[in-house]
Amino acid sequence: MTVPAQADDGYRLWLRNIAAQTGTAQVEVHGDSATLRIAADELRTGLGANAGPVVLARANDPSIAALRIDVAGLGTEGYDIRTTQVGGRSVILVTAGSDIGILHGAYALLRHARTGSDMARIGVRGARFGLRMLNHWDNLDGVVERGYAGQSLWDWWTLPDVRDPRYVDYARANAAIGINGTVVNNVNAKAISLTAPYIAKTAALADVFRPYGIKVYLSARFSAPVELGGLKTADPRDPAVAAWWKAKADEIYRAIPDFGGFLVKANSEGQPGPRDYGASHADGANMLAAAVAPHGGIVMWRAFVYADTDPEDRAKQAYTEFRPLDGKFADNVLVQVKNGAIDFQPREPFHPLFGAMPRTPLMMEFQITKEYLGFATHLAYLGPLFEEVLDARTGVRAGETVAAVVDGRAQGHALSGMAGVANIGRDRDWSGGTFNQANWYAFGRLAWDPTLSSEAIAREWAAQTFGNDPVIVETVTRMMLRSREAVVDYTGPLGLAHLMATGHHYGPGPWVDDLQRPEWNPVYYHRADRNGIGFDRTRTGSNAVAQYAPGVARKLADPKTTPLEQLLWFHHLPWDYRLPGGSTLWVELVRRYDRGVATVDAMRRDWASLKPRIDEERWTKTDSFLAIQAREARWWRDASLAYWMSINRLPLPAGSPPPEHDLAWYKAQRFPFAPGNPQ
Ligand code: BDP
Repeated sequence: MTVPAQADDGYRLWLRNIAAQTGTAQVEVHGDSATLRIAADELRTGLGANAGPVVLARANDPSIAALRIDVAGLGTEGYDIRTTQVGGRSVILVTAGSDIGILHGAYALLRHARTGSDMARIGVRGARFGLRMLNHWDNLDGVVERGYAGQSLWDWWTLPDVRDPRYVDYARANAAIGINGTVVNNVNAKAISLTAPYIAKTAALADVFRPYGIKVYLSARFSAPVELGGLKTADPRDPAVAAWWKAKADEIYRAIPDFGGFLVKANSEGQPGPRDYGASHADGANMLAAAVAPHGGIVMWRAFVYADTDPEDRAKQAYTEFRPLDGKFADNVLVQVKNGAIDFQPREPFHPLFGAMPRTPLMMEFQITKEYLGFATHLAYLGPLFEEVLDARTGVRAGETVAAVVDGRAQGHALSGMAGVANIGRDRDWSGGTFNQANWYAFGRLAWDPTLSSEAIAREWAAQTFGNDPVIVETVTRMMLRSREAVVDYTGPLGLAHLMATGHHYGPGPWVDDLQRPEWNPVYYHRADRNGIGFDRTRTGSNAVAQYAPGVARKLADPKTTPLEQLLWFHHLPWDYRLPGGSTLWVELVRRYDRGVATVDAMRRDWASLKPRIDEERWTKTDSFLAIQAREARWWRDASLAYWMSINRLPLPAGSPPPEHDLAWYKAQRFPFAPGNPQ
């Protein structure tokens, strides 16, 4: 039996060094820069003495120019790693067209060493998406909206003077997985982030991140010209407004010469925006884009809009609003689209905008923090969710996947990107639990290479996080791969979604029907009545299916050809509707709730079997979390079934236990201090 790993508080993430036992590696660096020094230091301390020697050099460095390594196809951040002769000896050469490329190569080399994989297989790698971005929903008072890992990492109060060493470790962890940008403040932005003192604070962060190849971006509040500039309007067509933003951009670039640009949530959930003045989203985005363009900046304009006055199916609204704007955005604008048309649910069909705006670079937005998947305590590995969306076929062009739309090459877009709403906070283990780190990790790896499988990513994460013991890697990978589907099963099987409690979104609330706006209520989404359940999005209903390409729409219009996983997202069906396997909808629904609960129990057993192999601190925390998850999976299942049965009056299938409490009990639960909920 392997000796359990040493005490570990999870701080080191995927950067746990194996060199301590084996001495340091020989690393020779050609050239000098802060970035190259970081790469060399990481390798010296991170690689064992058995690896190497390693040479780091740009492809055009005289020492290796004779090798004529072609880095043209690697982009500005890709790398080439090979075993070759340099200066008469056999070395591992890490080369690239830039120092940042070399740094990414160094981290790739470390990853291979830590996972025990074959160095010869590293080869040549370029990033598929240009912008690989974390979105921090961090407020200036330190509260992280939908954050479950403690306070914000950014200590705005002591910045810019105090450069907490954690900022460096944050940059290291991100660079190691290929992240190259970070939006440091919440999309529900305050204008104060754009004032001089706060620009200086952000500039300090930018200084720390720069050698790691990470740029900073800010969420911009659209009404800032009114709030800060004293203007009467923020109308993007008003020249004074445009001039205010231009001057503001100039001011930011004076402090942060490589500032990335702005992220904007406009006219969504109460945020100000161009629609307040009758201008379009393109008008707003382009005005900001013009302000940052002279400096090489970009604007990421979110498509997450749904209006409080619009009775149209919420799932249709972003498409309705944005698709007519295709081709109207400036060259340095990306439209950032959530993976699904509603809101980061445990499962959603891909957003119909992907493929529908060929003349606009569309940036993918995933949520890494688990607002709708059990917060920090439920184990839900999101690799399969990300993969499912990226691999989905748009049906617009033959074989076109969502990943291909996002990478934009077919359309000749210069910009491409993927954003993830971060799950990072000041908790010692960064993400509020070891397995949550895997979601940050998987996001970065897929943003670099969306062709990686979620399984391969789980394996390499497990090996780096817990060590290379094959029993650990197998068991942990098995747990991870089942985990997201388990959450779908116990919270919203067969395409149900948005059934959580109000505000904090913690726990079940499918009965909620009294909120001000219809689309805030879970009953709006499931539409259950005595006869059936589900949202009819076919022609007899909202016809949201028509927003997909014809081939996809045709399949989704018929319950028989709709994937079971999305059935009730698109169809309202009788409780006794017969599914392909022969069982009724009701029986299958219950079976899935039960399966979700059983899977969590199996995950607990798997974890228990690893006790002798994993350090106590991390083992115990995850074990307690799994106990919470097991209890809450039952709670979700029982509360949901109690509610469905109050509507359909059907008995539970044989062998399925009755809910522990009656419906009134579930409805009476209150959670006033649930974390992550902005007040
Ligand atoms: C919702 C969150 C809310 C965010 C919003 C967004 O509940 O806190 O502000 O998404 O993405 O899911 O803007």
